[in-house]
Amino acid sequence: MLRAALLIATLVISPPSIAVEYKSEFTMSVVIARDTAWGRAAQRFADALRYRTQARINIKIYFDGQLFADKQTTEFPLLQQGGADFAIGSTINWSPQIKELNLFALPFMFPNYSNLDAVQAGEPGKRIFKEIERKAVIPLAWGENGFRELTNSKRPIRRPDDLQGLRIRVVGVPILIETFQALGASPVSMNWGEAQVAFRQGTVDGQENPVALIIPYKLWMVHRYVTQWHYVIDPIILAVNARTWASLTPDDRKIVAKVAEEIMAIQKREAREGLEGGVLDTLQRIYGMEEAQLSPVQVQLFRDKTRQVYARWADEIGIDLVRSAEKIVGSMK
Ligand code: X2X
Repeated sequence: MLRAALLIATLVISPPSIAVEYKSEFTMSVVIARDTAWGRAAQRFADALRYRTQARINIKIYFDGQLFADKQTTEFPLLQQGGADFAIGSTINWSPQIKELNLFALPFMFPNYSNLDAVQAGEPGKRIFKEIERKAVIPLAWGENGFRELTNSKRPIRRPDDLQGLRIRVVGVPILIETFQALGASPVSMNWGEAQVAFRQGTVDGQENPVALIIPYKLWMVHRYVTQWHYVIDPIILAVNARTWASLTPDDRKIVAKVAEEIMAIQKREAREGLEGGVLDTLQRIYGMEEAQLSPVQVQLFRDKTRQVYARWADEIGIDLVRSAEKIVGSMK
C-alpha cells in the first residue's frame, strides 16, 4: 500500500517532459543580400525551423555581411567562436581557415555541375566536412553560388592577353589573387559590399561572380562585357557552431538537419537554373551585355597560364584530396 502510494507520488512529482530552454534568438550570417537564391535559402531555413519547432529555434539572419564588421574572410572564425550560431557561407570566404576548401578554387578544375556533385557526395566531400567538424563547426548541407564568370567595363575578354593590366576585384584569398596575377591582370581584393561602390565609381574594371549574382546585383548596369569561362566553382555550405549544435535536443537536431538538407537541395537547383542551357544569352538579350562564350580551345589558353597556380595549390590543399577529386572528375568526362 505504502509502496503503491510512493510510486504514484513519484510519477506525479517527476513528469517526463523536460522543458527546453534555448536562447531566445539564434544568429545567422550571410554575406550577400536576401534577394538571391543563397539569401532566400537562409530565410526559408529560418522560417521552416521556427514553424517546425514551435518557435523553439528562432533565427535572426544578418544579411549583407552585417554580422562580421570586418573582412568576409573572418566569417568562419565568427562561426567557430559562436559570434554566429549559423551561417550559409561561401567556400571561398572560408578557405583561409579550411585549406581543403581551396579545392573548388583550383583554376579550371570542374567542367560541370555533375562532377561537382559527385565530388561532394564522394570521399573528397566527406573528408572536407570532417575537416570542418574538427574546427568546431558542424556542416549540414552543400549549396551553390555557381561557376564564377568574368565581367568588366573595358573590353571583351577572349584570350589571356585581353586581361593585361585590368583591375579585377576578387575576394582577398591568395589562390584567386595568384590566379589573376598569372593571367596578367591586377587583382584588387575587397569585400563584396565595398566592391559594389568600386564598380559604380569605376575604381576597378571588373570582377568575377556567378550569373546567380550578376543578375540580382545588376552588374549589367556597370559592366558591359561578360566572359563565360567557368574558371572556378563556388559551393556554399550551411553550417552551425558546434556548441550551439550540442545545446539542441536530439529531436531538434534531427529537424534542423532534415530542413537544412531539403532547403539546400532546392537552393542548389535555383542557383543553377538554366545556367548550363545558356543563361548568358539572357544577359545579352535582356541586359544588353556583350558576351564572350569561349570554345574549349580558348579555355585551354587560360588553363595553360594558370597551371603553376594549380600545381602549387594542389600541394597546399593536400595532394591526396586533389587526386581523389581529379579521379572522380576524370572518370565522368
Ligand atoms: O564576394 C564575393 O565575390 C561573393 C559574394 O561571391 C562571395 O562571398 C565569395
